[in-house]
Amino acid sequence: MPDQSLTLIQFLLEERRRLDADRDLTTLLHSVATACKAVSSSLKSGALADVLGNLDTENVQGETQKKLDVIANDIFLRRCEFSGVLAAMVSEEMDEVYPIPTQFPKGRYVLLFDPLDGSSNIDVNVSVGSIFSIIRLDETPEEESYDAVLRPGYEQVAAGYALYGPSTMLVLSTGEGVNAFTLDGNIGEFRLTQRNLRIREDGSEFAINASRARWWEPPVKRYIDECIAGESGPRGRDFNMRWIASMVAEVHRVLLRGGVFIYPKDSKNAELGGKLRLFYEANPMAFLIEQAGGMATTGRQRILDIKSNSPHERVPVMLGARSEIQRLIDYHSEFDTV
Ligand code: P6P
Repeated sequence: MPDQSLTLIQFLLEERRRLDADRDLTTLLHSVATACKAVSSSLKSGALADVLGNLDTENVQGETQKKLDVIANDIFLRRCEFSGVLAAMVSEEMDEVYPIPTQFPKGRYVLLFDPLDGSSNIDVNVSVGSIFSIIRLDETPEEESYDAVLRPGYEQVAAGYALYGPSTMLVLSTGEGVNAFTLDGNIGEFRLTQRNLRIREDGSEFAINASRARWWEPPVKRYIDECIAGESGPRGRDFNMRWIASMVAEVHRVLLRGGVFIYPKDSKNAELGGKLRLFYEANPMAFLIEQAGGMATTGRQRILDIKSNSPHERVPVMLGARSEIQRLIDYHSEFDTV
């Protein structure tokens, strides 16, 4: 067990000294962590504070907004906009790029985030999370346009998530491996609890929304059918299925127990490109998974290589243990070359 007395800011300062990292990145990560603590506090009160339930509004995705979706988004904006290091922010809950208010200094970083992912689970008290991705631009852009701030996932300098579960955890990477912190309610600080997470290759869990099986492409169906066939099938071993409908919780399980998480493009969502959003769901999670020794693909392309100037673009996501994801890539390649 790593040195649990190490708080997040001590860890970040240690890492900055060791790697001669950018002081501004440390500032931004500390602001994001503070936002996650504030979101955690809002969630904990639940029904007691009349924060559950839906608003009569929809976000840019056309999804009904939960009260806590808007509360969490506002928390991220307020806790990060004054940091003095941001050029702009991009959120799942906002149609346009969020320009940093003129009263605050600006910087070269772009924060892209899903303030409350899996929020449909809130009203039934199931784990949800916040996801963030950080890009460093060459210089502070003159205009806060999507063309100026959207960059491919391989340019991320940091990414992570907060998981609001039985405990509140912060899992992040600045490109030097993946580390996990647990919120200590006694001191209100995240403390290092798992250092350098690595994805196991012998995991036996697959996560997919099996109710969509009739719409899957053949390579996805082949992979899942073989897992279900288990010991008597081509895989020669049994598997187990999980589906929490909260990407953050699924990815956290993959980081700790291996296996895969799959949300493919299928015949029903093909026009949208899939379900999960590239810039604040797929890219940050792909960054973490690769930093932990795994792989993250659309089935046909490395997620971090995808170039797009559409802020809310959706992509197929298959991520997890390297050998399992490589098998999915091979099945897609075989299918496409038939
Ligand atoms: P479905 C939550 O809305 C989310 O974006 C991810 O967190 C989750 O993995 C997925 O959608 C759940 O999708 O189709 O099962 O509701």
